[in-house]
Amino acid sequence: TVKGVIFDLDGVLVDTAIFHFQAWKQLANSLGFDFTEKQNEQLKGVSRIRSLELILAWGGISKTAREQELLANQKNSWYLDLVNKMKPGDTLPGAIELLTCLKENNYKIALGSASKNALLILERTGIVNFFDVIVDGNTVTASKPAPEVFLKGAKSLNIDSAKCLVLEDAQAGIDAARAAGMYVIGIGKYSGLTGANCLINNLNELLED
Ligand code: B16
Ligand code: MG
Repeated sequence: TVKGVIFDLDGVLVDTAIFHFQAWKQLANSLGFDFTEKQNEQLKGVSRIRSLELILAWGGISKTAREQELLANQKNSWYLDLVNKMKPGDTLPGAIELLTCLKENNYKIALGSASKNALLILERTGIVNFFDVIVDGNTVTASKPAPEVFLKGAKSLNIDSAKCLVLEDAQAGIDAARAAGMYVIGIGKYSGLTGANCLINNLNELLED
């Protein structure tokens, strides 16, 4: 039986993918090429620096490690301008209701995100207090699809991997959860996700019964 639930952040609890898209697009345009929503889909769950590498490759541009660091910082500052406008309740449908229900039923709750901005986003949207444990891009060295982020979550919750449920919207995240030996629910029925134990469209579907 499930004792702990590990949430991905972007695409599961909050809709920050649109902010990532806007900031990456601004960066790509400043370098003289375009960046599409379809390309943005491929960056879900992918770390900031790996995302930049992919975007530069799509634009046919090569940059030194130092230049890449500056570009990643520039993108992040544009991204943070958007995140800083978020308010309590700027969460995806069903998120607060599900977190509340899990808390009331004594499940342990962790965050397992690739984002280095995770804590800020949880604070701004007013849901940080639901979390017993936060594992994010600052704590993890091997990013998704490596299982590290979820294994660290389970360990910090002091719960066996096999008793953890992961909620994920990205293929890299589903692969990471499976590699960690966890049960995984994929968010996005028509996004072509594979390998999840089941797929739902949004968190409200978990609250219906
Ligand atoms: P940051 P998640 C991921 O969040 C996003 O899906 C991905 O698009 C982003 O590049 C990554 O976080 C890193 O974010 O630049 O804030 O460190 O889905 O793992 O919660
Ligand atoms: Mg995600």
